[in-house]
Formats: sequence, C-alpha cells, structure tokens
Amino acid sequence: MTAILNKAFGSRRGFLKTTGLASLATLASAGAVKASEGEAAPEMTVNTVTAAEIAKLPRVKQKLVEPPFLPEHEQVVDAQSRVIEVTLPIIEKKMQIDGEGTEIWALTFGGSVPGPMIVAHEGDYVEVTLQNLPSNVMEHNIDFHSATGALGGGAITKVMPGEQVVMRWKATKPGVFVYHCAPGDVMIPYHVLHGMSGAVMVLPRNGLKDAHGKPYRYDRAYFIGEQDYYIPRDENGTYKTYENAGDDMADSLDVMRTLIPTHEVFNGKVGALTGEGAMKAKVGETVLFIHAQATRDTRPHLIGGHGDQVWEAGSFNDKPDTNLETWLIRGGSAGAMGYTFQQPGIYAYVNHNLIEAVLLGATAHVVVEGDWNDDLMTQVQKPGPIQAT
Ligand SMILES: [Cu+2]
Repeated sequence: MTAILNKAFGSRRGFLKTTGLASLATLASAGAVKASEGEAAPEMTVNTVTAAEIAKLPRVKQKLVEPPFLPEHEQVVDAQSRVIEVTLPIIEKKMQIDGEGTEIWALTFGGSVPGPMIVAHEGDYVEVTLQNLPSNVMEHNIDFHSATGALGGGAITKVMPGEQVVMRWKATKPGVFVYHCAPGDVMIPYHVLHGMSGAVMVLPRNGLKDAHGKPYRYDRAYFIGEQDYYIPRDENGTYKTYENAGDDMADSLDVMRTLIPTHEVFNGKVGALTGEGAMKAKVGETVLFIHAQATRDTRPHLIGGHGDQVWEAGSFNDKPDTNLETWLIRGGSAGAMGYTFQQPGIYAYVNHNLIEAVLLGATAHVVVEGDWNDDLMTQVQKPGPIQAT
C-alpha cells in the first residue's frame, strides 16, 4: 500500500504534506503509512486569502435525490463560482437485491445504491457534510475522483458512527466521476461492493458541446449506477442472510476473491429501472445517460437506439464520440451518453455482456412516447408461412 501511495504522490513526504496532520493519523490507523518513522508532523497550511475569497462566494444548497434522477440544476451558468453545499448521510441498511428476496446489508451514501448524483460546474466548490448515522456500526469516508489531493478526500473524511465531517473540494475538471467509500485495506472493496459509490457531474460553465463544438443541451438526465454484488451461499447453494451489517465480512470477501459476481445490477437491485422504475422520455427529446461503475468494466448499449454523443471516459473537455453502438465504462469511472429519441416504444438499456444483462440483472428500460416513424423502420410483411420466391 505504501508503495502505491508513493507512486501516486511522488513521495511519502509529499503525500503527507498534501494530506496534513489529520490524515496522517487516519492513514496510520488504517495501516497504510506508519506515523512513527521519525518525520516531523507536517504543518497544516491554510491559504487565508483564498479562504476569505471562498467565504464571499454565493452558496447554493443542493438537495440530493435518489438515482436515476439528478438534483435540480442549470446546464449553463455565469462565470461566478459558487459553493455547492450537499449533505450526504451514510446509511447501513438491509436491502433486497432481486425478485427472489436475496438480501445484503448494503452500505450506502444517502440510502440508495448508487448514492445520489452531485452536480456542479467547473470552478465551483463542493462542500460536503458527510454524516455517519449513529445507527451504523462501521467507519466510513469518501473518495471523490473529481477532487484533487488527500486520496480524493478519503484521508480527511473518516467518520465513526455518530460523527460528521465537512470537506470542500474544487471542481477543476469538467466531466462525470465516481465517488466511493475507501476506509482502508480490505474495507475498500468490502464497502464499495456493498453499494458504497455514487457519481458527480461537473458541467462546463457554458454547458456541454457536441462533437462539432456546438452547444448540446439535454431535456432529461438519468444516472445509472451499475453494481456487482458477491453474495455468499450456504452448503445448499442458498444465498445466506446475516443479522447485522458487517457480519458477512469473511464470507463475502471469499466470494469477491473469485471475481465472479452473483448479481450485476443497475441502481441497487434487479429490475430497479424496469416496470414502475423505468426511465421515461418522449420522441424528440435528448436524454443524457450517466453511467458509473466503481469497480468493474461494463459496456452500455441502448437496444434500438445509439450513443449520439458519447463521452466514454467521462471528460467533458474531450470531444465526444458519435453514433456508437456500444461504449465502455472502465471500472472505477463514469461516462456520459446523449441520445435524441426517434421512435416510441420500450427500449432496453443494457450491459451488452448479455450474461450480465439477462442472467445477472444489468437491464433497464426507457419508455418513450410519441409517433412512430415508418421511414426509419416498418414491418413490411407480418410473420407467416415461408413463401416461394
Ligand atoms: Cu464505507
């Protein structure tokens, strides 16, 4: 782990300077960096000028909502940076993850898997109040891939049950990004594979641009968080249940080591985004789909549609790819795809590893209303007996 940190931060010394005193203690407690190697404790440096300037910025309270929905936001804003305030409660809760009643003690940001989307604009500050509810049993933190320094904030946000911490990061890079819990060592995969990830969208201040550099606006946006689960089975092959959060630790780490998920789902459970939960759109509307997977590669595909504009790796500074049939979301990243619907009907939005889509659960639906376009497709002849030609 120390070697990994050295690589990431150039040197251990540089890393410690970056993260400051508080994180030294938290990292030492996680066993990642030993605090007793003779180095003086680094001093916390506070840029008072910047702090004073930030204090004068307008503040916006963003009410987070359960995915697939996004919080209310503007696509285009003026040059004035804002401080976006969000409160993110951590909730450990038992959840059913399929139609057969399979359960997991999920570890969640905001009570949902994935955690809620946070939306900001480039140059804004995001001020996060992270609350570890008193009813929880585990220590948690948050690593924002959109943030710079201190393990994405993981080093300065460790909170025990009953505690809260407030941290602020500057949105310097426009794009879509994963955030996740990363409390150290085996707890990192354990927490993330129990649901503890979400996403951030940092929009350019003047909004998105398409592949030709023209303004690109969406009528709706949805957040699809894909989650792999590794549920332990008993000797009869039945999925096991546990009394408390964390009780499945040893068993589930054993299943994770196989790298074979028992479930691969969108938004927490099999069928979360089908039927009542299906996403909705109208013919002619442009819909932005943000797709995140915190650990595993996935390959979204809209059956019957296309990826008109695809920011596959998630950076809005990059020119989007166009007219893709399937795109890749690297494990540990988020990507965005915009599509203008041309036909009504029920579209399946899937992970095009079809085993994962159909057998493991990675399928969503988009119900689209509007008029059918015969020019784009029509059934020339109904099914009937084969005729001689
Ligand atoms: Cu956690």
